[in-house]
Amino acid sequence: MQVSRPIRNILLIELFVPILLLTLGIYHGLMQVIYRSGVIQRTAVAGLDYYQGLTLHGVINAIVLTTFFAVAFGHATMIFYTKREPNKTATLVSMLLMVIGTGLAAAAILAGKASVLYTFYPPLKAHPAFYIGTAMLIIGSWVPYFDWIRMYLSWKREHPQESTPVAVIGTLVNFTIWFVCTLAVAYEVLVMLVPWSLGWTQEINIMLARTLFWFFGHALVYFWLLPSYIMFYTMLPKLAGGKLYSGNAGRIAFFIFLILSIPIGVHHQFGDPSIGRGVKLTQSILTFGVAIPSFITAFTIAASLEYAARKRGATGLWSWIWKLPFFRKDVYLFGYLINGLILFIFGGLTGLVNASYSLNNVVHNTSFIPGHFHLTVGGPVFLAILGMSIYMLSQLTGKRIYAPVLNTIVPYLWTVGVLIFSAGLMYGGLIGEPRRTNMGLTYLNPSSEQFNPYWVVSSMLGLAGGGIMFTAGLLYFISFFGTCFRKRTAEPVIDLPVSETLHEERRVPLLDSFKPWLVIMGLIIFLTYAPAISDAINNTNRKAPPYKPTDPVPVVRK
Ligand code: HAS
Repeated sequence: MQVSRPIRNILLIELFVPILLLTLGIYHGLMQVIYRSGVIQRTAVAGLDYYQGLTLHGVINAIVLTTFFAVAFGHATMIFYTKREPNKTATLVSMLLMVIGTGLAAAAILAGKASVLYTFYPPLKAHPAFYIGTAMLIIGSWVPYFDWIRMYLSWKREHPQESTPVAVIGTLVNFTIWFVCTLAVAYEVLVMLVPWSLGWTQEINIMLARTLFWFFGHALVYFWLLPSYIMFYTMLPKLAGGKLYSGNAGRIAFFIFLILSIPIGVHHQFGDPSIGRGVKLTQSILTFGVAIPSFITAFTIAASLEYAARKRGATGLWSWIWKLPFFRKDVYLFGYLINGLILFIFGGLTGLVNASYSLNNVVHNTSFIPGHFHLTVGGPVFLAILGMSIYMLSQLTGKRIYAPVLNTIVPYLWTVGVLIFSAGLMYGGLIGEPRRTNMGLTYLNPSSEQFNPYWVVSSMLGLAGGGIMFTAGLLYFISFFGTCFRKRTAEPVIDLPVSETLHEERRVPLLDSFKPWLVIMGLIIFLTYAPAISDAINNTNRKAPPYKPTDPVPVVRK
């Protein structure tokens, strides 16, 4: 369908800005593996030091790229399925807030004033511009959510008897999770971190800050994931040449995410002493619950793919897999999505390892964790973002994709890279290799007393995998930016692939209404987080003064 010019231009900015910044993010991904493997033994290269680069890598790849994309893709799905346009002023204000906020945060990091990593845990302290910029990015991403609710209600009034499309449920569920979880981090940033960073308050409750961060932080990973799930359910079966096995399975999966994405953040704090055992046990059990919608998705999508392959004439128990359109340039999006799913099998299994309280003690704060999250956020999430960004770019500009062969092989190359990289990191983690450490200075520097030969193989695997991932990133940039500079050959449109469902499904009122799920969501969050926050406040004896990452002495002494 056609989209008005102002909305089209805003969507293109929301796709272009983060992919441009991603060049920096990916560059520092490569630098990470180089530092960590001991190939260089320095604190800084080209004016960017290790923690500054790691902050850029995390903030750009995990916060900026994902948030901009979720907003742009949310606009596309809401416009396409409700056949309505968002409010132009609101869309413009949202984009400006996100771009200016990102600029502020990036400037603080590049100036070396915010090397606090993407989790910005106090007592590491950043320049106020970093916190204010991050808050503006988040507030900018709230604006379209309220506009989409208006679009949905207006569509619903005209189609009272129709089931709400899976993509619309997915988008609204995702942004409801996002809105609720970001309230906690907004409190952390605006009430705790900004006054502390401006010097108005001297000390900070670290446990409370971490607890508020993780209230947001694990729901954040599902905010990254759900746009990919929308693509798996509504597009992948069609791209494979088949139909979706069940639309209601998708609806159930999204509603379970709505109630379980937030009340599990304490699984990042199993080692935090202030939080009681009861809270940890409850949230650990609920974490296993949040894997259920992913298992539902695994079976539904595998069945849809098998149907597609058999429709193409496949036979045999497993050989049907080879009938899928793996390397076809005309359905390159299939390659991005299927590779993401394959990586997620391993990402999901390692998540279940992390979720178990006793196993978590073995892997927490080791390189096993980045091994896990490159198979998740660096797997289904990142690949779906890359594939859909170039797809939307091509449609919204009416330009054909530049170097389509490169674009088709990117997801396969990336997947090979991530598998090697994550295998190295997870193996290293199991033998104690730490995360977030410039190992070239010590553990992987043969002239250091702390040199540890056991971590040579694992970090070399990380280096090899990281090099392949970097190459895949470069090929993608050639295709993406090359497309920007081509001549227009078609009318700009938004036309998303739509999977029909295999069976005629009747409308189930419970799966077509947000209210009951919102009530359950509120109740579970209250029951799990009231004791967690109370523990964080009451079991913390002393608040902490600020520190710089480079110095073990507090910046402010009492
Ligand atoms: Fe996680 C830490 C537990 C999912 C991201 N996670 C992280 C961190 C990140 C992250 C960034 O319980 C580090 C944060 C930090 O900086 O400290 N995670 C889980 C669990 C899941 C999970 C239980 N994580 C994700 C997703 C992420 C993500 C998704 C990003 C998008 N994670 C943890 C825990 C920690 C953690 C602890 C804290 C560790 C610590 O100590 O610090 C579950 O949601 C996973 C469920 C998924 C599945 C997989 C289903 C498989 C599918 C594929 C099917 C394939 C098909 C293809 C159909 C059960 C859907 C077939 C192929 C053909 C060819 C036909």
